Amino acid sequence: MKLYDFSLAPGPRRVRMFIAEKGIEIPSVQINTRERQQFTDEYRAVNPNCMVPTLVLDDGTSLGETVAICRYLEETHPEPNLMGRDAREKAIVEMWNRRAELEGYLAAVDAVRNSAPMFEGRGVAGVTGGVPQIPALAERGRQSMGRFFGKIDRQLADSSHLAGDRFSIADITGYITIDFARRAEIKIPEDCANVARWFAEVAERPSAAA
Ligand SMILES: N[C@@H](CCC(=O)N[C@@H](CS)C(=O)NCC(=O)O)C(=O)O
Repeated sequence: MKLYDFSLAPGPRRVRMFIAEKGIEIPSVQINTRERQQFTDEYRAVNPNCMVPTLVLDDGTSLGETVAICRYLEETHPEPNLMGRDAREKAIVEMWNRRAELEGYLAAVDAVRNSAPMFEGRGVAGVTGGVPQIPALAERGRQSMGRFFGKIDRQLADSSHLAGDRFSIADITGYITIDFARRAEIKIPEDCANVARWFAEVAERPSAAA
């Protein structure tokens, strides 16, 4: 297997953290998206979406979506379990992972990509240019992040982790989302003490340094 990674991007970091939690060693190659290496012919042949991460399996199969990569690794390396054990728990983990991704991560991406100077003209990932930044989308991303913080704070009042009482892929997505949102100066609101407690705990895990 080979992981196409970029150490400074949040998407691949989700996979790296998942891999670290599993205790797996996977050789990796850096695709520096700041230097536009995702658009080379060589990388397009690996992932025509021109995004990282991509996991290429030993038979040549290319998996170019974060959750698909995690699903593959969960099936091939079941312990420690990160995506749920039975039908009920799998559904709950998926529910919170999707919320973290759709309501948190994508909001943070909107806030960062539509405001950071490095993404000028590249408001959408995987597109070479001609996509202007839209300040209103950055603002909407910030507002959505505010709602996301409130939602997970209520959840974390009743459970130690996002999808219940043990660590899962949903915590990885939520943690990396909040860390990434700092690039748009979005911080955990002071009234979200449960989020602050949980975030600090996840940050202590060795995998958070992956
Ligand atoms: N749906 C993809 C999205 C991956 C993604 O957005 N990757 C970003 C880095 S975090 C990327 O490759 N960006 C390339 C670009 O900016 O052109 C996934 O979840 O894996």
